[in-house]
Amino acid sequence: MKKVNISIMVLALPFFFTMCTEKKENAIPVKESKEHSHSNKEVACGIPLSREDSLKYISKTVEVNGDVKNQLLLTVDSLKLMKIHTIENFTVVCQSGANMKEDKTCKGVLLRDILEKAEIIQNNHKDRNFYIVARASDDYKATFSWAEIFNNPTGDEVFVLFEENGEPIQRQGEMILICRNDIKTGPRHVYWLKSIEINRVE
Ligand SMILES: Nc1nc2c(c(=O)[nH]1)N[C@H]1C(S)=C(S)[C@@H](COP(=O)(O)O)O[C@H]1N2
Ligand SMILES: [Mo]
Repeated sequence: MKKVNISIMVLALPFFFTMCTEKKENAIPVKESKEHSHSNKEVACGIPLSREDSLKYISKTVEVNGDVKNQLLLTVDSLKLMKIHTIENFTVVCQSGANMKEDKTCKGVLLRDILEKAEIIQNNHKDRNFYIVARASDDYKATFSWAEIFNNPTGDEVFVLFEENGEPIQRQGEMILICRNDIKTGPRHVYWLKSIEINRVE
């Protein structure tokens, strides 16, 4: 029985390798399969989720919470009322180097504008050690610092997207957080975004 399992794995390896190196347009969200998702095993590229499976992760709201004066509940419609930016030719590159997705054009709002609306609670001007966690419904997360967003050019490159190539975001919907100037854009490309948490470093 064990022998059979090993030979299946060996046979499947070239298949997964091809998937990782292939250039994908309108890529399907890839993720480790459910039964492996809690293991610490590092995978460069996962198994594509079925349409049905990805549907249950889609989040229609993004909660902005933590050390803020105004907790927010963002939706695509509320983002559309803010200052909208158009981003051209955005490519998602995995840490492995594989191109995962290419957007000709997408639309979104600056994370900085969202944080300014929420108003981080700062006790004085030296109170600026905060970390910001962008979390997805599958608990995937990316972290930013206060200085990156408010005192560094990176602040002009972090967006919450609500539209890709003229269409609402579907399988990875409804909002995706990106950082356009990261070297590998995959790690801080958070799809199924569900919360933005602001925490003071204690
Ligand atoms: N919610 C969520 N976002 C995620 C991931 C994930 O597993 N869940 N994987 C990340 C990784 S490792 C990469 S390389 C890119 C892959 O982008 P793609 O799914 O569009 O191919 O998304 C990132 N964002
Ligand atoms: Mo990745």
